[in-house]
Amino acid sequence: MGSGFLSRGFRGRPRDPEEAARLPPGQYLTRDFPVLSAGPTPRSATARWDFVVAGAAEPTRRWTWDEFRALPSETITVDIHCVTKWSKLDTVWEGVSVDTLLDGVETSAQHLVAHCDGGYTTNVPLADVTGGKAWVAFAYGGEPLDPEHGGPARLLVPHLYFWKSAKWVRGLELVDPDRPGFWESLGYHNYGDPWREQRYAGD
Ligand SMILES: Nc1nc2c(c(=O)[nH]1)N[C@H]1C(S)=C(S)[C@@H](COP(=O)(O)O)O[C@H]1N2
Ligand SMILES: [Mo]
Repeated sequence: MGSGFLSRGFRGRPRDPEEAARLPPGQYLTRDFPVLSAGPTPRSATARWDFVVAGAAEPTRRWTWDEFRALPSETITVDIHCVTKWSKLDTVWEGVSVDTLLDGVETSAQHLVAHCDGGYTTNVPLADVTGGKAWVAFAYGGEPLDPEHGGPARLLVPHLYFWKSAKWVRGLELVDPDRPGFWESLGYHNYGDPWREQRYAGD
């Protein structure tokens, strides 16, 4: 999507039935980690970084980088699926569960919009980022997250197409009603379930 550069390399078919069963319809396997960004990579110094939970949230929350990194985190091993049709199996991340970030926050909203450095947004139902389904990830493959892949921190919502995994994420805005984000306003599917091949609005 966007001006993304898709590196040449392994474009694989599943090696065995177990891998095949993990590949959503229309996807192929890659061992590279393609970079797909709609604009330039923002460089955000962690000294000035903060993360906020706001909107229809009571109370609102804010963490500095050090406070965020002091929150309990976990290692997450998941398959990821980009709407441009690559999938990558068993990616290993470290991050803070969105459950932890929303702990103690009262809301009547059922949706949220993730906000990023650079202005990118994406919307997700609250139910899709709670219950151990989403993280704010700060490491990939045991290393701090590369800026190109969203460092210092990105949203990770692996069960939806990867455009929902907002890079350089800085906050979650609880919204009611739902409000489409960047790609969702440009004709991509509002929800983006790779298993139902929800690539575009109307799919
Ligand atoms: N802030 C921001 N987040 C973003 C994007 C973007 O352009 N800006 N692109 C999305 C898309 S379309 C995809 S497929 C993934 C790509 O992540 P990657 O570059 O780490 O592979 O990031 C998503 N998150
Ligand atoms: Mo994408």
